Amino acid sequence: MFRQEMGRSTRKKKSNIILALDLGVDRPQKLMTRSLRILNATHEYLCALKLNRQAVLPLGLFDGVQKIISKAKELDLLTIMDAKINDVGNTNRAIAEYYYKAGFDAVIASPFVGWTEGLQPVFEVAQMMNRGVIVLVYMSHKGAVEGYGQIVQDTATRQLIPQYTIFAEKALKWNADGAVVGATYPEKIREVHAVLKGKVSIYSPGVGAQGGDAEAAVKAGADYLIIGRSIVEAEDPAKKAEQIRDIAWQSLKGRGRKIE
Ligand code: 3DU
Repeated sequence: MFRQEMGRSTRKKKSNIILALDLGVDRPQKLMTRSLRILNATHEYLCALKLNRQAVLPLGLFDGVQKIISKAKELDLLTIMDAKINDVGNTNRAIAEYYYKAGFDAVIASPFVGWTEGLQPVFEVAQMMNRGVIVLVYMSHKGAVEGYGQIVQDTATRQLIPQYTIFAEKALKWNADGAVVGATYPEKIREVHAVLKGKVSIYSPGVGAQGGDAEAAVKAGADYLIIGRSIVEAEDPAKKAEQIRDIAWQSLKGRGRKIE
């Protein structure tokens, strides 16, 4: 199962860092060369690789992206597609199936579409293909407050409650493999952690370029840090990856977090 594989990879690599390989807009050939170079340089400090549509659009899923996935697997890294799946169920199922067929170990999906005719088909196909689903709970950017941060009436209990608390509860109920909470909001990580109680891992993007702090995020309860620009745009990506890995790993150990 994906969550156990993440645990295994984390223990083996002594790293809870997931590289977000986002390289901006460039020619496909250059993007491919750079992607492989960065992966080769940084892999020993990582437990997984995350790609998003920024890579799939120029490289193609079954052309370039599959090559990057194969390289990642060779380097013993798990792969996550940050698709933020967010459509009707039938479309969601097809999107997830294509990403899994291309070799991704997990996809990220948006809980705003709900379960029935929303994310249920994604969880079904994930179970069939033995892959993972990670759901968004609170994004890292400022505008996240307009959606994830709204105070809403829970349809089940009629109580007024933050949207992200409901999403954290859904992550538990749906048995998701992970919940995304921005590293830019350690207090939200803490709150979500109190709901998830370690049963669903917290994945935190937003360290560095977006202003989040690795130590604060992990101390608040983040299990994995998703890092893009701080590493890929660094003068020495390997050194930077190692530095962030060391901070995150020490903080995780300090928290006494047992990796499954
Ligand atoms: O800001 P960075 O360059 O470290 O990249 C963060 C990555 O995480 C990037 O791929 C972005 O698409 C993704 N992400 C968030 O930044 C915030 C979220 O809530 C979810 C995913």
